[in-house]
Amino acid sequence: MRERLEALCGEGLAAIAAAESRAQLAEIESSFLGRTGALTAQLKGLGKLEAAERPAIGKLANEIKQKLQQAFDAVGETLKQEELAADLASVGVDCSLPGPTVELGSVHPVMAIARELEDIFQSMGFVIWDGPELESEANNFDALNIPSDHPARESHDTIWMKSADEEPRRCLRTHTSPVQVRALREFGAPLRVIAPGRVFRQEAQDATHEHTFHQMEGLVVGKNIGVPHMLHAMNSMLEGVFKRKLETRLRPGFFPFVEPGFELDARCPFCKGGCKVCKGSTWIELMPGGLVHPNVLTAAGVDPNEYSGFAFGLGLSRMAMLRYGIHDIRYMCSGDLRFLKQFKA
Ligand code: FA5
Repeated sequence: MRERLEALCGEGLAAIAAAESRAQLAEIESSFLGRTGALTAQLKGLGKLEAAERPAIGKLANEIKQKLQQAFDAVGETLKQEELAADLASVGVDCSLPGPTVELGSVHPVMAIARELEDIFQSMGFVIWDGPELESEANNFDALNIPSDHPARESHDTIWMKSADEEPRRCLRTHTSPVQVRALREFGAPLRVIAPGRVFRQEAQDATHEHTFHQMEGLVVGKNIGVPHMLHAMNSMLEGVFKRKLETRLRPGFFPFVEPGFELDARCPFCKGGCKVCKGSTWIELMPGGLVHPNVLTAAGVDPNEYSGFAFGLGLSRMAMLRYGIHDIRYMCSGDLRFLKQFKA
């Protein structure tokens, strides 16, 4: 039986090597290893051998079976590749040509500055929170102490949904400040939160004004929080962005949701005696902010007798312009690849 098995092995390997197609190979496989195949028949006959002979012959039979199987697999794979290449060649596909190039995207400058600021604020213990771009009139205006006759609510400033007659009215949020209210209702006090996002205004466009732009809201509420805390946070943020200390100043500013309200300016990081960016003044208007109005805390369910806080609304798009020397805000949402490609990460 040993001779028969070895002969079968030789015949099998020769037949496999001579196979010209996968169909032919399948036939050969079946004739050796199939249910009625030659090798299968030998394996079935093992039981009839003398007990002393059985282990050695059984081992040999299994080794031959394995050897043939490996040869079938290897030749099968080669034939498959050859058949595939022949198929592709018949329809005119040349696999050796380079594939289409996949263009790598880039990080939008507004996203880049937002990530940088998120890292800085997170290192100061702020959490990042988000609100919807389609906002209720109540959150965008009422809860922020903005009177019902305030001109900002007019349709020449705010983009209202068509169903504006329906109650409750909804608009595209005009600022990220409604997230102050949402975050306070969600987490209560004490709280440190920033909320970057897109905002929309009915606005004539020019080099520094867009109808769609980005802001980053900041809110800190706790016990005995005051203006020095706000200044410290702003100065730390600026130092993080510009990698050095910048002088800052506060000017009075009015927003119904803060009292007192400020405009924060920073000494121009690009010059010493005046340049195009600071329009010769050496100061750059950076962001509005102030101490959270007690009515806002109350509207969000926080007791103003127990807690106080500060809030600010950073113009992210303008911050990105400052950071990357972009002279026209209208590039930001233009989708112009020539502009975007300059910010490859
Ligand atoms: C507000 O939107 C207030 N919600 C900010 C605030 C938050 C004040 C918390 C107090 C406390 P303002 O309309 O000034 O404020 O906008 C804030 C910033 O957004 C501006 O300083 C400016 O950087 C940017 N900004 C305003 N309008 C535009 C515009 N049309 N295009 C691009 N950036 C703008």
